[in-house]
Amino acid sequence: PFLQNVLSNNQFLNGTVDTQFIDENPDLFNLKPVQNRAQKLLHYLGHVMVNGPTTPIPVKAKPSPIDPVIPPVPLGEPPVGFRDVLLREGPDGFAKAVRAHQGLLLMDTTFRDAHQSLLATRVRTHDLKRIAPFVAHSFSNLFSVENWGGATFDVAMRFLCECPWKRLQELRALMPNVPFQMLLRGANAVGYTNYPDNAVFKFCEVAKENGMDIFRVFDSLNYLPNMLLGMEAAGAAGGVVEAAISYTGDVSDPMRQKYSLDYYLKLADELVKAGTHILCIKDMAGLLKPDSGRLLVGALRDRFPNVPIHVHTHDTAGAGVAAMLACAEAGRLIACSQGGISLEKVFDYSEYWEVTRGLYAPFDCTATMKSGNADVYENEIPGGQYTNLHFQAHSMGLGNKFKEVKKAYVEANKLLGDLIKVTPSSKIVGDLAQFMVQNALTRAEVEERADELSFPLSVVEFLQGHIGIPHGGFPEPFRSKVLKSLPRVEGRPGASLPPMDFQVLEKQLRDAHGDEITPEDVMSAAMYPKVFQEFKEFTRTFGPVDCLDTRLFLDGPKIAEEFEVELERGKTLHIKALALGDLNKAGQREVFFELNGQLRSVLVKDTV
Ligand code: 3PY
Ligand code: ZN
Repeated sequence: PFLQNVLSNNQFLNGTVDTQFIDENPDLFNLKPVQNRAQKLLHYLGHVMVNGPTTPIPVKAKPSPIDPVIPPVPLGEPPVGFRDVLLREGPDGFAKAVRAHQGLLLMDTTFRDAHQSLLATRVRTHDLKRIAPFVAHSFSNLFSVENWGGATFDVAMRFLCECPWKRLQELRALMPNVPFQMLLRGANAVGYTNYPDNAVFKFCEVAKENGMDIFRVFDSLNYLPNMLLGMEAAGAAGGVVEAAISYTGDVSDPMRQKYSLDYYLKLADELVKAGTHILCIKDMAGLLKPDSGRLLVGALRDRFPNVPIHVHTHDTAGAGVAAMLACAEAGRLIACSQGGISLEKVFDYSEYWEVTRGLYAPFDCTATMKSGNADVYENEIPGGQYTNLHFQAHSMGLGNKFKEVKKAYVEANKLLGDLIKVTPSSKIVGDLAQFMVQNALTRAEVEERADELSFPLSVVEFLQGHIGIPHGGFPEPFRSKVLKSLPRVEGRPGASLPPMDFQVLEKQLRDAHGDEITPEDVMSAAMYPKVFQEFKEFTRTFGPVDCLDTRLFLDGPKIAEEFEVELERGKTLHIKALALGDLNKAGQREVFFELNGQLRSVLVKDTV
């Protein structure tokens, strides 16, 4: 089955054929893309060896050559955890058990938010799967593992060329005892814009079926109608609803009154009234200082004595630990702040991630951000965007202007009326900031010339009301000057979007990609039509690249390197990279491998 074409025919390759060979072996000259997974993976590896990584690399760094050590895991099932409580007692009983727990509970963000902020969301399922059994066995008393949603969904398909649903399924099988948590962008689901309501409902339903438990639901403008929609969708799917208030400003600063304590308490009232199982303060930029955390959590705890409170923060400025301790204290949980976690196990876990992190050196934020930076208190850039914006500034030739971009970000935020900044509102502010730097425009100039400038589409759509209404309304006269006669969305955007027809979508996908389309694929295409299509096309050519070790995926093998690829349990390929041929007249190179002891070669267009 491996004999695909003339390029893998030894007789042809060693030159002992004459022209009759062509007439006698027409099949060997049928150079259609090959169907088998092994040959496709060789094609991928050859491609990377000739042309470099297929995924954009923001930093000039190679994956580290050191392999991570997977700490040992005992045989048998992992101990019971909070997921057992959830499966037994449902979301309400789960929330009660969490509230009744004497001590601090932890959500482990390593599988999602941590690498979204530090490694541009690039950690692959391959590396998550390796450590998953250890987490299930060693940290069975976690409140949750946050492993999905946010940017992971998009990045998995777009840059890692793997299926986000498969990640969820595989991790679920490896960690049956710990609740899984995802970040749902409210009416934006896992995208950057509002979707029709039925798409958000269906998305949550399929996510729950695939093993998701807790839905941390936010809206980037804290726009209540969007949050309620996301909460309803998560609840209807049978998930635990964790409504998350995105935190900005500083509740203890009398000068920052737009987002005051009163603002947060009123919003929390609405979310609790709507029946959220858990209330979350989502401090995506790490702005919550210890005093403010104490004030906010103390007030929430007094007001809602029975609701579990979850504080989520980032350590951009370096004050995260202090803030978390202050919040825990204000939540009256001083006993057992270690969260019942064994330090010994944490060491093993850290070591695994420290070495694994080295594999992702081309995406590591420390390449551009060497230390914590307190300027976040001024620019309020969320953790997931901070490094992205830096990389983006680099790739647009504005690398040395990152400081300016950050300053412009502050001004862009003011122009837009002082927004909460988190995906996607943060992207809108970032787009405007880059626009200002690229065109050397000050805030006053932008305001002045608002009716003649060609603003980024995201900014125009925001002003049209495509993602909802910001707290305090849209900035005027800026909005009117930009929009002129463009249409405006009234109220909640999803309410006026026609429902998505999943049957039609499924049919289109089957027509385009064949019959193996799953309900999960339909949801991927519903969220990201173009990215999904490109992902399918990529996989058709290059096979299941998620099976490759990360170093191979990013950098390809070295000549003479031997390695194994496990396609599925019990089906392992033994590969050796043999040689890279010279450039031929058609601008291609032949790359030679040994595959399970047999010579194979692939022809790759050299595009470098
Ligand atoms: C996301 O929306 O991806 C976030 O992580 C927001 O903090
Ligand atoms: Zn976060």
